[in-house]
Formats: sequence, C-alpha cells, structure tokens
Amino acid sequence: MQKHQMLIGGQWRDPAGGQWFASENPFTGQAWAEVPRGGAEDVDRAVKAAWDAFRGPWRALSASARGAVLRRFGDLVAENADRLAELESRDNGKLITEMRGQLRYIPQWFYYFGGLADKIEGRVIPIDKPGVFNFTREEPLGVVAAITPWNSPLMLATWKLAPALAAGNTVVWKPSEFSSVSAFAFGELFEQAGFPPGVVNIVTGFGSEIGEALVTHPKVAKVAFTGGDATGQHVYELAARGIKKVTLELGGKSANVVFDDADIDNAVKGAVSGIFAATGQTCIAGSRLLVQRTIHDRFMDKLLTLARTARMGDPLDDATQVGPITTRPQYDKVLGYIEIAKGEGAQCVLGGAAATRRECGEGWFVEPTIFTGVTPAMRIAQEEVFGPVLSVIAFDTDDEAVEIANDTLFGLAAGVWTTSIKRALRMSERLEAGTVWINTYRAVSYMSPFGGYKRSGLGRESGLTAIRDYLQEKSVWIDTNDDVPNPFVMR
Ligand code: TXE
Repeated sequence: MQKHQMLIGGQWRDPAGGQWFASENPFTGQAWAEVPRGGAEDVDRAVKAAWDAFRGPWRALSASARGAVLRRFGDLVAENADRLAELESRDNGKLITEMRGQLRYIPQWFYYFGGLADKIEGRVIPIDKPGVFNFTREEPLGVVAAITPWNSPLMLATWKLAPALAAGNTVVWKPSEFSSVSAFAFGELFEQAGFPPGVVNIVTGFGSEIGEALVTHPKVAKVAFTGGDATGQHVYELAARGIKKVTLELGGKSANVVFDDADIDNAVKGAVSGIFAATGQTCIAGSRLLVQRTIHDRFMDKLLTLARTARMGDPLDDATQVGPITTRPQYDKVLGYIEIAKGEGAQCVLGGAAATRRECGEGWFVEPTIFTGVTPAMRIAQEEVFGPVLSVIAFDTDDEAVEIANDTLFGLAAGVWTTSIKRALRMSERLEAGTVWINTYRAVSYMSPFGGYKRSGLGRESGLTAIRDYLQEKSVWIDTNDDVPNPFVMR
C-alpha cells in the first residue's frame, strides 16, 4: 500500500487530523493506496499558501516566464505519460489504452494556455471625455479552487489548472476521493517544472468535509467544479454566499440522433463510442440514442452485433474495450437504473445485469446494456446514469427529433448522423447543447470551447474563451487635463 501526503505550500504534508482513507482498485475491488483525509485546517493552510504565492512569487514572474513554466510542465507530463496512465488506470479502472491517449494529449493544454499567458492584453477605450485616457487591465482573480471528479481525473483537472495558472491565478486542487492517486504524481511534476511553492496545492479528502471547506474559504475567489449536478448546485449555492465566481460542468443526458440518410456503419460506431467508451462514465455520454423509425430495426441489428463484441476485462490489458465501473456506489447506482428502466417498461435487448464473465474477476463490472422502446418521459430517458446503459428512442420527423433531443434539463452535447449538409446545419442550430458533433462523437480539443447549456453548467473550458473565466477586467482612468473640473458635477 502506498501512503500519500498532501502538497501544501511546496511541501508534502500529513493531514492535520492524522487520518487516511483507502483508495480501491475497481478491477480487483482491493484497497491499494492510502489517501490523506484532509479537513478545514488543511484547506486553510493550502489557501494561505496559494494566497501568498499569488501575491508573491507567481505575480513577480513575467507573463512569458509564467507561460514557460506551464510549457515545461507539459513536457514533463509527456515524458511521464505511460507511468501516469498506468497509475490512473489502476486507481479508477479506465482503460490503459484510453489513458495513454489522454496523457499524450494533456500536454497540449499546457502548451496552448502556456502560450496564451503573455497574450492576455487590455484595451484602450476611445473614451467620450476630452483629455481623459481610459484603458483596461486583464487581471487574475486570486486563489482558484479546482474540484474534480473521478471519471477522467487528470484530464478534467488539466482543463482547470492550465487556464487558471496561465491567467496568473494560484490553485488549490481537490481531486475526487475515489481517484486521488494520480494527483500526487502530478504534484511531483509541478515541483520539477519550477512552479514556485504554493502556486499549485493539492488537498484530498471527502467532498462534504474538505470540499465544502474549500468552497467556503473566504480567500478563495473562484470555484471551478466538475461533478454531478446535485453536488454542483450545492457548490453553486455555497459559492453564492461568498459572491465567488464559479464555473460548473455537470454532465448530461446527451442525444445522439441518427437519421435514415446516415452512413449507418459509421453511425453504429458512433453510438457504441457514445455510450460504451469509458464504460459510459463520461459527462458527454450519448446515453439517449434517437433513431429514425424507418431504419430503427436495421440499425438496432447492426448496433447489437457490434456491442456484443465488446471485450470486458482488466483495464490494464490493451485488448480490453469495456472496463469496470470506477466506484462501488456508482456500480450500485447503474444497476439501480437498470431495474428502474425495466420497471418503466423499457425492453432490455442487451445486458441488463452485473457482468459475471470470468475475465471480470472481482471487479465492479456491468454488462453493456441497451434498452429499446424508451419514451422521453421515462426516468431512464431523463436522468444521468453515468454507466454503460443506452436508451433507444424512435422518432419520425426532424421536428420530433429536435423536440425529444431538447426535452431534458441538461444540454452538454449532442450527436447528429446524416449525409445531408442542410440537415446537419439545421440540427446544429436547433439542438440545445454546448457541443454538437456531426458524423462524429466524443471529440474534444484544447482549442475548442467545452461546456454546458441549461443544467449542464456554467462557463466554458478549453479554447480561447476559457481563459476569460479566470480573469477580471479593470478599467483605469487617467485625467490629462491641467484643471480639476467642478467637483459637484459628475465627469
Ligand atoms: O460526484 P460529486 P460523485 C455524476 C454521475 C455520478 C454523480 C455522483 O452521475 O453518479 O455525478 O458522482 C466533490 N462540496 N458525475 O458522487 O459528488 C467530490 O469530492 C464541495 C458527473 O462522484 O459531484 C469530488 O471531488 N465539493 C460528472 C467532486 O465534488 C464536493 C463526473 C465531484 O463529486 C462536495 C462525475 C461538497 N459538498 C460524476 N461534495 C461529470 N460532469 O462528468 C462532493 N464534492
């Protein structure tokens, strides 16, 4: 068992309360690491360290030098990609093949935002008052709390850390209690990259304990959160008390819409990747598959044929395609939703139970599951399952597809499969989602804004827009007139 410490002010420290908890490997179900159970005292130390670093060494660096540190960190992640991928795979059960891909891509966020650090410019306003010069400064917010989930721990932390640091903020990062181990490895690289002590701090523990202490700490200026929508709402309410800035990424119930003019074989692959990749544990999962009735049965035959070939097993095995569910509570939740769907009258045409295949060992596996005959009002069509469970809904017309697709509280992503450019463009406009993929699914980039419509969240991550969420604009006025005007009249 590895025993870890928290990174506070550039030092690895035991939790003030002297307690640790176990992190379990979802493939074996066994505890494999001890994670510090931090609390309010640890948060206070970490935020103070971040505040000191914000006012001191981080601010003293030029924007170009700050960017260089971020890019150096990107290089270190690239050099350590395989090791980090394996750690993450062991701790949260994600496929090693996917993790290697993620870890090779993560450096791009640090290169992109590192490059952006010295391109943050203010404006000169052609102000309407004679002899007065008005310009703006783009300034960092201060200490940012980054609260991240377990499904793609390093990737989702990167989406917050890279823009926050490039903008000149300092960070206290709290990874999920279910997947903290890779954060410690990232922490070592932060030190090696040359971030001054306190610029990035890592605290660990349970959401209701250390997470709340972080969100409510008076010196935290902004909370950047990814997680479930109920927790997100709670965090938003807590942050509101302190008038803190917030970005939220809260998952979804994304529609993947297949029209009868689609390239069916590609659409089938898109449907499988939308729900079974990452075992369905992605915020962008295409968990509602809308299929035009004219091709429904033909499409389902092909979909079932491909889905049946999914190889389950050890996430560290390159041949595995569907890994375990990351946490035991999530495993119970997914199985619970399968029963709800059955109870609602949806037809289970694939899976529908815990996986007992020999290659799944003692892990928390759920069979890839498909329900047909789902109607939009069913809970299985409305609520985020966050597992390998697909709800198939038939539709007749474009209008009906739009109505069903938009009939959800969420709005993170949507997919459209069609060979008609007119239909594709019309759908891209009518779908209420922060991302719309046409003839593809599950594509993200450091260059493209990512975020939710409706209950799926606030703000954007990645792309040029993201850095704005970590800056505030100051307006500076300089009067160049020699005479002070009448003080009783507003200028
Ligand atoms: O997430 P939580 P959980 C969905 C998915 C899943 C559900 C719950 O449907 O079943 O959320 O998952 C921290 N104050 N998604 O319980 O609770 C927590 O420690 C401050 C969607 O794992 O949202 C962790 O670091 N922080 C999602 C982070 O919040 C608190 C990804 C997320 O945990 C807190 C994961 C509190 N009171 C799950 N309570 C997506 N959008 O991709 C918890 N936390």
